Amino acid sequence: MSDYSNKRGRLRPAPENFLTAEQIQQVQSGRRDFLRRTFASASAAMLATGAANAYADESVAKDEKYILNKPVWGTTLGRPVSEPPYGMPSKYEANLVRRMSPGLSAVSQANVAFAPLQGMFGIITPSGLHFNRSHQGWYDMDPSQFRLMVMGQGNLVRHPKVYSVGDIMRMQPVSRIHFIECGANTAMEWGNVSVPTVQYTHGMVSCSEFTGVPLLHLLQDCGANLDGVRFVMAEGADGAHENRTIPISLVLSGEVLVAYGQNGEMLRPENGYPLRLIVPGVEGVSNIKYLRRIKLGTEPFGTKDEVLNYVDLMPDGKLRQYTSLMECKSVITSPSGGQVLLDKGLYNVTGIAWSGRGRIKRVDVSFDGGVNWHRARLEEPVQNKALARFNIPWVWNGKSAFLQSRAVDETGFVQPTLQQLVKVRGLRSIYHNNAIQTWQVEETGDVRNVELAHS
Ligand SMILES: Nc1nc2c(c(=O)[nH]1)N[C@H]1C(S)=C(S)[C@@H](COP(=O)(O)O)O[C@H]1N2
Ligand SMILES: [Mo]
Repeated sequence: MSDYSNKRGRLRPAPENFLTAEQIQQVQSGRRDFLRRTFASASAAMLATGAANAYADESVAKDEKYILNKPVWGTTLGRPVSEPPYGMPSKYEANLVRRMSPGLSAVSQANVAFAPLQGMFGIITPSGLHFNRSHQGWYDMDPSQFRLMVMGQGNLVRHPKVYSVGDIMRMQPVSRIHFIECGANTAMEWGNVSVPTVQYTHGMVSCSEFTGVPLLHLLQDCGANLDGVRFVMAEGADGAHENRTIPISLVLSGEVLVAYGQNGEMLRPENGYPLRLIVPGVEGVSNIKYLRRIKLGTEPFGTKDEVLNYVDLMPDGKLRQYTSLMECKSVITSPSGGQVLLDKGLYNVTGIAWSGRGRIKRVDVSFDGGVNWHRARLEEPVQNKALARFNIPWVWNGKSAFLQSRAVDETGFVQPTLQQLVKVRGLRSIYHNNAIQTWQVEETGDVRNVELAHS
């Protein structure tokens, strides 16, 4: 593909604190094997084995051996069904775990664990793999000691109340599937910095079925003056005391939940046990974990998490505030950076798409850096403000290829290229990067995070 040149050379330089000096030297001298060791995931290994079996003759003999000889599991008694009481993944999947990004400073590293998107299927994030962003660590709070207060400025709330977890669980619940994405997801792709895998570029998005009570019910229960209130402030019980302003319109729609359930069981402690706010489509930070207080008001509250943090520095030097909606976005999760294709042939290209504005309508995939687009198949049913899964078959011919995905949501919003985004937003932002991601499949089969400079 001579039409394309990688703006930053063949390999985008990694931030100095991401790779060790020795590793950088290995990359520059063409030794890529350390990347395989560091980032190859279980699913990459499976991709590779599948392809190899389909194309190598020796595999026939191997297949016969495995089919004709009964291994130990076909001739002995299995383990007791009661063990372990709480099930765990196969030991062969031990590499598929949340990870902290070595590309971040020590303080930031300790505050976020990224979800391994490269090895996940469908749209539900297993609770043990949900990303974890905790500004001051997470806690396992005693639910019997936990309380949620609902109150308001002036006489906005006639009967302020303090609820126990049990009080909330006695109300009529709803269960809905929603994504949570940190506003800082994909932040390191703004500048001349690249991280090698989709776990670090996009691993601050996850999706669960949440069970809880619409916040609207609690406000009605407290006799809130819903005509007078314009904003709601939500606050966490942890040391970070995360707090955010939420417009009342979102609450009145019935979408905002006070949740206790996640994927059929209680919330995990990392994700806000025993109570968290779910604000569908709005950036992660508004989804207050360990929810201890709801306060109603008539003005935005101007909290630390919307005045000092989570603001966007625009090209004209102004700070953009209260940009909480997560715009339409998608990414190919496999093949993706750090994985290796061992042979030519058929692959399933798969990924996720989502939009804070509603449902995903369409995802197109390009294998030539955005020249030609092919409509991918969306897994049904496509849910509101949830991840959508797309799949599309692709035959790799062994030449360099540039894989991209572009999502369109039900409002017609089209995911922008990085160039389009930078034109409006400049390069000094941290949050809200929803640009199209490019993975280069090199002739060696190595997949890399690259950025295309279109002529
Ligand atoms: N109480 C509290 N709520 C919080 C946070 C926190 O540190 N404390 N982090 C916020 C941020 S920045 C994000 S992105 C999401 C992350 O949710 P998760 O850890 O369940 O993935 O929770 C939000 N709610
Ligand atoms: Mo976040």
